Amino acid sequence: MPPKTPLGPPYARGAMAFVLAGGRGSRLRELTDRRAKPAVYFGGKSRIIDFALSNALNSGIRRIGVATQYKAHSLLRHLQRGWNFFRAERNESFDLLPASQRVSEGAWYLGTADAVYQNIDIIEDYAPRHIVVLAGDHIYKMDYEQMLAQHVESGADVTIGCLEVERSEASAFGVMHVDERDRVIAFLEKPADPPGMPGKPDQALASMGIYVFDTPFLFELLRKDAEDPNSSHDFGHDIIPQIVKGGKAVAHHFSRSCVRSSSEKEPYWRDVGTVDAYFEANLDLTDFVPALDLYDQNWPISTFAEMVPPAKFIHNEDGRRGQAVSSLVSGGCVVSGACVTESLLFTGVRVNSYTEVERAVVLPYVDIGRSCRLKNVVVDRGVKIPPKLVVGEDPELDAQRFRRTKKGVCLITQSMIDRL
Ligand code: ADQ
Ligand code: ADP
Repeated sequence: MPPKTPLGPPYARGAMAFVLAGGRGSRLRELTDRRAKPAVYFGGKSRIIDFALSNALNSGIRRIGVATQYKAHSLLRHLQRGWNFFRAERNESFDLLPASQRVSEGAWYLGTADAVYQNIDIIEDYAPRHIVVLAGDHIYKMDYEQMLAQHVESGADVTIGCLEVERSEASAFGVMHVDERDRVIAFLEKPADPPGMPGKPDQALASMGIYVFDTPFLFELLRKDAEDPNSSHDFGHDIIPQIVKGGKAVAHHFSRSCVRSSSEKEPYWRDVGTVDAYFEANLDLTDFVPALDLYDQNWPISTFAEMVPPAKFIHNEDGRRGQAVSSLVSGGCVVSGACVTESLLFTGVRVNSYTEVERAVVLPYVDIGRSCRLKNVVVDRGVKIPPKLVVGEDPELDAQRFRRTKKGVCLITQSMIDRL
């Protein structure tokens, strides 16, 4: 028999986090050609999924399952290396749940609800009192204990994490209406013309894709949904609208549980789903006072960190200084006789002499040759940039050679370099 989960607070100790990490994230273009969006690097040394997992850990949740599907190898490798410290003898667990392992052989997860359904027997074994369903692809700091507490106090069937977004951007979200007690009275999944909020016509109340359920209630619903031939087996399309119609769905406002250090002015949440959004969210970290504080020791973002020597900045043979200003530089980097400004250098990056790098997101083990000028770029892992390459000065040439976004950011991969 599994140990009984506690009934009172802290609720996180009796809960299980189920992280959905199977989506492709195709708007990140070549960054997700070989890895799922949750495995994409972010912030100098982490991956996107580390934020949801760290939130769970910091909230006190000690049972976590991660459902993977699309291009899962890089993600699974990262999770095995960085997140394998849970101890069964302390009632902790960390399960990697790739599709096609369970229920029917060979079946992929049809939708997000099916990803939970196919793992019901594994979850039941742990007997969690609550399930916290999370998306593995957002950047934010949130204390799920607050959301669990609201869920218990309100007696909701489901509690949905939500935040206000620009109405013009709300078509990408589940959009809801709530009454004065935050009960959800209408839910539209990705509406073409999203409704505004009462008194705030330009804002919409969007679902964060985060849900808290009592475990037995969720499983009963999922079992019924699995039998329904008209269902797409998705939380946003099927499960949540059904509860809003026939049960009690309550909204939990992100502002109630977002974790902020003293330097963070606004609640911070980003879906870094496009190359531009990804670039901007990374570069924001180079601000003097960044909107997202990664240095808050009360809410550390855990990750897999390679054993590498410290970052090194050296003069070259002509005495030219290697330097980085307004930049985040990870371990194992060597900046030699080159100038790096407003950039992020992930682990093991080399920047060679006479090169200038400005506003760049440089993923691990990139080697930038001598006398390059790179501006407004994202460079994929392991790319070898040949000497004298100039990017960010001729928009037409850049667009022919690289993936150039509307906002003028160039994504550079090795195959693009090989074609030069
Ligand atoms: P989307 O993010 O568009 O909307 P979806 O593509 O289903 O919904 O992705 C949700 C999460 O599940 C992502 O983390 C993704 O990686 C993962 N995922 C997708 N398909 C999966 C599968 N088959 N197996 C396992 N994991 C899978 C959802 C909600 C909206 C809400 C937004 C907030 O449906 O209502 O507004 O999230 O971003
Ligand atoms: P990560 O995403 O962890 O940084 P890589 O970018 O090196 O890792 O690789 C991403 C995924 O693509 C991994 O699953 C890796 O095994 C695979 N991979 C790496 N290089 C190649 C290649 N040349 N051809 C096919 N697959 C590759």
